[in-house]
Amino acid sequence: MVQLDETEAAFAITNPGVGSFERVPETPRREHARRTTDALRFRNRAVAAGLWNGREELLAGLGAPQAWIPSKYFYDSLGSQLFNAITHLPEYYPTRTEAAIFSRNIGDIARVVGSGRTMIDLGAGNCEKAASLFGALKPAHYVAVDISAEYLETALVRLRRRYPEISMTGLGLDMAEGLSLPDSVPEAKRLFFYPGSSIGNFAPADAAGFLSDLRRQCQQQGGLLIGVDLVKEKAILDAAYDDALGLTAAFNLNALNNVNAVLGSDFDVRDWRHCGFFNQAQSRAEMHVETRMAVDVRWPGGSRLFEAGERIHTENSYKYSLEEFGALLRRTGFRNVTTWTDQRNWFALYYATA
Ligand code: AVJ
Repeated sequence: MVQLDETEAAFAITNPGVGSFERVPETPRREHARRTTDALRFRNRAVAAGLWNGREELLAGLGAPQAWIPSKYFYDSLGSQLFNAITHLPEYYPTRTEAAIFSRNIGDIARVVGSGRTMIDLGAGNCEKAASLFGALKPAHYVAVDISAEYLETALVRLRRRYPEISMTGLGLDMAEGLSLPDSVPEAKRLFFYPGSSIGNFAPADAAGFLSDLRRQCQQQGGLLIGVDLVKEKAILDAAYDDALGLTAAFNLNALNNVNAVLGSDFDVRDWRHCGFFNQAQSRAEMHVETRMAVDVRWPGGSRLFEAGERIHTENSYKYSLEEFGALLRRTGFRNVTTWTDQRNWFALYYATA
């Protein structure tokens, strides 16, 4: 008999009627094991491909005149936990503002979105946002996608126990590589769920490409529920990306440790400081790491000397106006755009159909 551990099981397509794996008789259990293996292979291929391309991309970024590191390097397990901690900071308003928009309008949102859908959670993290909507939206299937595969697995194992009636799939992949869903994800009634303004990490032209791609993956009754951070006073944005406790600094600098793990480089976090601020001209929050002194960084097959005060660009987080993002949705083929915001107009939630 094939032994399945809980973590592997989370990556299978679970059968809603079945309950826990322990109670499944031997033959269906083998069937589950096979499907689990398929799901895991899919995941491993995706992650391996992501890291392989990532390595190339990393070398290109570190070698560029203005050095950069892709933002996905924030999200190893520690990085995902640091981000979660950031969402509790007084300065980091997006998460709680978005949550308030959801709770104030949940009846309206549920009516517009409807139930029984296949909810595809893009950048699911700890899956808590989606889970908080399960009661109102009653999805039939839940597909969680995140680059932080281990962190996602842990979250899904817990979620499966809490919601045995919803079938669940986990996919550890890099969405920047294009979103390819396995055949097991139903095509009809897809609800792409992209909260938290993660769309802001794409430059506007790439955001348009990504949204068009999502729209193409919507068949009958498909739609998108997306959270977007809005342009506001610079001081508010500066504080949100450079908090007093230094959690954002730790989150930013941790990318260097993740790069060391992937590339075998020898970045020493102590040689670098955090920079986070709002760039008004480009309508984006930016993060960089800046050297405290001249540092020589080495990795297998290469090295680079960074001068004192030289920066590596680690993130852009674009901010939109309410109208601008609505227009972007329509331009990428979405229709029936509905919007909810908070009283200060700091954050917006959009639902649009394909
Ligand atoms: C997860 C990309 C939405 O841009 O605000 C938090 C990441 N960066 N603090 C954001 C982040 C600095 C966050 N997103």
